[in-house]
Amino acid sequence: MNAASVAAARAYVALGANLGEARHVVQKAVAALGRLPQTRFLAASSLYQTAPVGLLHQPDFINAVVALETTLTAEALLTALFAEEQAQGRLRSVPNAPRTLDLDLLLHGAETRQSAFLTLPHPRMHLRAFVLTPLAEIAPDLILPGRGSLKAWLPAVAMQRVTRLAA
Ligand code: PH2
Ligand code: MG
Ligand code: MG
Repeated sequence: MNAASVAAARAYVALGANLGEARHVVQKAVAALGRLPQTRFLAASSLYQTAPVGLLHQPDFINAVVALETTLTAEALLTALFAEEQAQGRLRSVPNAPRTLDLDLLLHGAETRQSAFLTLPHPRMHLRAFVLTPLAEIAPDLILPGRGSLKAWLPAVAMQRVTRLAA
């Protein structure tokens, strides 16, 4: 085990993009997550076209969720996600602004924590259909640490528009 290793944990990553070739960017990012060190790729959801949440007057997003098994720590995985965002040309302006690629760490095993760098589970994941719907596709029986079952949260986001795209 190297220094940044922990026992293998199942991690879930949310992908989102709404600028440029968003579909292509998300597909490339899914492939890149499959090449992370110390990490085994488990599953990817379909791509979804989703209405923007938060800042409304921006293009629809393309969203997906990926499941990984990794011995990277949560911090090491998040750092790798930021590097991939940069590789795809992400510029950070204001929060919730349109983006070429956003990679959010949703869960790292059963870890719960809150810090300036990283909060687990992702603090808003249970309120967002663009996360819960693709997540339910690949992990329908998932329990969100500290928040109960994924299935129980789905009705609360049913009014948010998410459309699964054909492969
Ligand atoms: N990401 C946000 C804010 N709003 N809306 C959709 N539909 N998809 C996203 O990925 C998204 C968003 C902040 O990261
Ligand atoms: Mg985000
Ligand atoms: Mg982000």
